[in-house]
Amino acid sequence: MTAPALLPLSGRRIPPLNLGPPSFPHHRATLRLSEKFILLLILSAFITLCFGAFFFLPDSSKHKRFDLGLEDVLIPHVDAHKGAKNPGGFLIHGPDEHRHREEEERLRNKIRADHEKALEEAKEKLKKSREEIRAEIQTEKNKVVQEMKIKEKKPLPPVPIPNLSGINGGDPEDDDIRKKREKIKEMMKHAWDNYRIYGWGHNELRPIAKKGHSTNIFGSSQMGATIVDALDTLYIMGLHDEFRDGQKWIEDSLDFSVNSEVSVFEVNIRFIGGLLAAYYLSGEEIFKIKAVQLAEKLLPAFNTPTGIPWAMVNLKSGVGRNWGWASAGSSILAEFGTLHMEFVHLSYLTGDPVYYKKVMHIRRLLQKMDRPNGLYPNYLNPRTGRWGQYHTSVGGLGDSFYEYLLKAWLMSDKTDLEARNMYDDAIEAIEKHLIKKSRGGLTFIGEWKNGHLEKKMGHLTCFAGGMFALGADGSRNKAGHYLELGAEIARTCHESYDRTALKLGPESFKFDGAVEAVAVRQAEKYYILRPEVIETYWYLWRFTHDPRYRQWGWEAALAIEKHCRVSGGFSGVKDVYSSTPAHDDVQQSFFLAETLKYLYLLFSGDDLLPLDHWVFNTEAHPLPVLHLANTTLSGNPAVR
Ligand code: DMJ
Repeated sequence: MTAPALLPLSGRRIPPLNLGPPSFPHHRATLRLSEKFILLLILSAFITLCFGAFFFLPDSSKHKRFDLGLEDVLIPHVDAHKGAKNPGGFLIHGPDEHRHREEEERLRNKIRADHEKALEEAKEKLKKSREEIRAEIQTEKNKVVQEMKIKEKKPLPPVPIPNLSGINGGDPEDDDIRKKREKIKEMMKHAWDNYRIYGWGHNELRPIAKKGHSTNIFGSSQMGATIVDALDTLYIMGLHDEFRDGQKWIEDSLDFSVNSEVSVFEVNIRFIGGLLAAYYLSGEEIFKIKAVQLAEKLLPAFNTPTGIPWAMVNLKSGVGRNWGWASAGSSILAEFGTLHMEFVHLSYLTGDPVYYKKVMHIRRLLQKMDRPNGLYPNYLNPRTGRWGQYHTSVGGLGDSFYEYLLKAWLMSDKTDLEARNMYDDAIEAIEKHLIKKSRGGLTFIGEWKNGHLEKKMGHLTCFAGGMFALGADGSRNKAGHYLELGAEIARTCHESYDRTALKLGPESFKFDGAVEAVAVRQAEKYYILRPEVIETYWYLWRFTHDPRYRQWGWEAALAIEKHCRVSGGFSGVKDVYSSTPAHDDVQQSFFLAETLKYLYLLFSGDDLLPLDHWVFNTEAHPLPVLHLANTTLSGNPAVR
């Protein structure tokens, strides 16, 4: 006996009811739309009926509505000694009462007529053929698209532009350094050209399979993540043809009206950050317009009981949710805490305070919360506003929250003292509880997990060397100490590279007995073209000009060239302790946005993107300092 078609067998999904011709899969979606449309009509008729019926009920039933303790709000004035109560609870006397009855009668007639009209319309619709309904839906859709296009074209308000010095230049005087810089540029060309050939429009590239690649952080659509992430690196390297090519794709093909669920954090740091940086560097309006369009799509993620955004949002429906793996349905500190820089710029550029308000609300909420040992746990539930698991990390899940506190202060021309104080408090607690020295004298940053310190440091945590150096100036009288701490972290992270076969760092490494700065578990031995160690070398180079940072950076560049370069681009490797490692076949977009940019800057003069005018977001996209005289949220008519 065969089972009925709609019964689920062996856990398989019930196939959706397909009323369209099988050869045109898109019909399925269209027919569902038509069905929805009919259902909607029937529903609206039903609601009208209920609404009408309500008015025809005897008065006593309506009075019950006001017995809910809402009188004070809903009834403007009630005097129990005068006249009768009308159905809405108002007092009516004499001729007024007569007028009121007439008014009531008129209202009833109108509701009856509307009700009949709605039923007639519904009947008419039901008589229409599928094609007619489909055409009507299409017309409606076109109308909406047209309206959106008009909105998209609306020029954004002109605003004053901060001092954009150091966009070009940085030519090294030393011949050896110039050659190294040229080599990094050539690596960028190789990564870009292959993406251009094999992955164009896809989010990332599979350099060995020579085809497009994506992960769930970018959703299900081709959003050209590599193009957007790479733009500013192309620009500062003087790869202007490639830059224009990317710009053209963005103008023609970057579309955010897609039914796709994306990571709010990743889209913010890579796309909004990338577009804003491209706008500031090139002055091309299209980047600003696209950044604002995308930001609008992210706003529904903030519709939670606390205003702490969901980790993911569907760009079309605006429905948000959190990662299934996060503790107790929580949002992640490093995700909702890494929006500030981009959102302040969005408010600055549009004159619309909505973005600024969202991130300031998050900050206020965090300020009010108790922190165990002064540490911020990585998990916060957006429904209850309570911390999830007590796990604190300066690496994954926590990292860029601390980075953005410091950078909010820098980006405000050092006027946002609230951010600076939060940063200083947080760093003091981190130093007290998480930073230790190994037996062999290496300073490391561990992770706090339910009351004990795990002596493990991630590649991601290595960015903190640069952060400490960047925050040294302006600290609570401890500038020398933080510069030194940054240098110690840089040394530890360099050791994590140096103690491998490939001279590339593992994803995470331990400090356990005899083991120091080495990965123990197989699952932690990979290198995926991450930038954090090179980022720290660059900051330390800028602040100290100690040649060891250029030397270490060059070692890393050569190792990448030797072990990660393949004919179709650059790939991560699965085991840095094996001299013949397998490739993971992914060219991450951050390799072009960050790793190669930091390397290029390491071999450039300090006049390229000087740190007193530019602040790099966590994806290495440079955003200008908003000098106090220029900051306005009202979009005043000064010009670029
Ligand atoms: C980048 O996307 C960003 O630097 C982010 O803050 C965390 N790490 C990746 C690269 O490793």
